[in-house]
Amino acid sequence: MRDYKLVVLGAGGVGKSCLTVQFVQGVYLDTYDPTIEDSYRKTIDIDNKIFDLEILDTAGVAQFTAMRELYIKSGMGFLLVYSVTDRQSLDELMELREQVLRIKDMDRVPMVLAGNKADLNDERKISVEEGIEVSSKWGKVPFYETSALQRSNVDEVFVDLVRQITRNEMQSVGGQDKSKSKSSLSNGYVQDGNKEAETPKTSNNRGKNLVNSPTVDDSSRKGKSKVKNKKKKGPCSIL
Ligand SMILES: Nc1nc2c(ncn2[C@@H]2O[C@H](COP(=O)(O)OP(=O)(O)O)[C@@H](O)[C@H]2O)c(=O)[nH]1
Ligand SMILES: [Mg+2]
Repeated sequence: MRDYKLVVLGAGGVGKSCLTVQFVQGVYLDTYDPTIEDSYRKTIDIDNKIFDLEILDTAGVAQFTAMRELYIKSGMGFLLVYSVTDRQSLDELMELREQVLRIKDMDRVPMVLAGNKADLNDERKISVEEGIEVSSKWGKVPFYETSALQRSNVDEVFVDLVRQITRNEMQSVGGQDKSKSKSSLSNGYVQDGNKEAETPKTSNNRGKNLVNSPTVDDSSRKGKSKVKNKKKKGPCSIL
């Protein structure tokens, strides 16, 4: 079975690694090397289907690099993370999203917007409403507030990405058969705005907001999930 390649993007310190490790391993790592850029594997069960995920936890988004271009090219779904305590981290996502769309050469790419550290209400600088606004501006990209610390909406953001990718693939196949008026894109996204009428999914970090809540099987318990952070590998590992 082929891998579903997901890429986690965002400014330094927003919680990309904490979210990834919490999703893959079910633990919260408070101190994580900010320079580590590595890929992780996880097998999950979504709606009784098994998916092998390869998740690239990126670091060093400050400059545009050729490496980043490569992993964006090969990535199938993108988790764009900001911290609700850091306005600049949201600003930085605008450019990142542009890069993803430019490199993929598509109007829509499977993507989720995540406002992390939702547990830090006292330090909050960005409201839920602002997150929803950005999501609307981005063509109703699914939006969640997350907390890696409280494991809130962690599974949901990754599962949403996988669902978007599979939906794309189905539309891509269907598009070829049915309609020539819709431009079915190389990675499967159909440029028909109505198709992706998603409602932003926000919650006050309770993690209960997904309609059709997925069955997420933490396969690490079955020994299927492997974290590859012992051997440091470059971003090429996702290629
Ligand atoms: N309160 C809180 N702190 C978090 C959360 N996620 C990450 N952090 C903190 O933010 C720091 C940076 O997280 P990290 O995952 O390394 O950020 P990255 O640079 O985006 O990979 C961590 O050491 C944690 O202390 C969260 O959901 N809630
Ligand atoms: Mg990190």
